Amino acid sequence: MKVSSIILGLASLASGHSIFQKVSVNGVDQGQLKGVRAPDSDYPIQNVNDAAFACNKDIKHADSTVITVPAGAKVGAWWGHVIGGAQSANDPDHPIAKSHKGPIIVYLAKVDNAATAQPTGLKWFKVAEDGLNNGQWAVDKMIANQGWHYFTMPTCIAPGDYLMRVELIALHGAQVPGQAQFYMECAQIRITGSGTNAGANFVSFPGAYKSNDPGIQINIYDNSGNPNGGGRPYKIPGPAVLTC
Ligand SMILES: [Cu+2]
Repeated sequence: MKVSSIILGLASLASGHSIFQKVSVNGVDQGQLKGVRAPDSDYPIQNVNDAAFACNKDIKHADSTVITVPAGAKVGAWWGHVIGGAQSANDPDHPIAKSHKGPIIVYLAKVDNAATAQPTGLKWFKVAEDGLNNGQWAVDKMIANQGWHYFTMPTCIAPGDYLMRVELIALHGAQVPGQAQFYMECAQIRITGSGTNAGANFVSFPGAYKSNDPGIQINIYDNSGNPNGGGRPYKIPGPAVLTC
């Protein structure tokens, strides 16, 4: 217990945060900050009721790009320590500090015009999620993929404009109430195809999460202080993923 307390203490000192700032579609890189609304700050939001919980705050990078995403496409979301990626040569906290274990979750909200849509008051539905599998977190895979997190856009989603909210939750300090770290940005996308599903299990941001949800207030360490979930199942927060 003593050892793990020390490890926890060190982990929570780390400030190797992260920003989602680039999209790929079926392997094609859409360009740095193209169609992604991002702040300059890499700091997380920790209050699940923060007014900016949908698409983050102090957005400094935004353009009019709307990224075409065929339903069924393999989509990549790229994370970097700071805007542009590494903060310095051999930055150990790029794409994110290794301590920052947790899930990565993707939501969509239907909008009229993705380039101009306001992020508040939208109805979000979950299209993908990755949590903990055999001791490996979604964040571990993202780090192994040099910042890329991949998921499949469901084949049945109806064509049109959407905001795509990609969220990473860092749980290294989450055994303490209010210390889970939420990282999110929104991308502007246009789904194409012949799908007819307009979403299900809608939630609001803020509103979808409670600070004491089992996937948000949680001790991810085993008895030796390893952040592998301790063999306990991990319940990803939010609603069920859309099924086609
Ligand atoms: Cu951090």
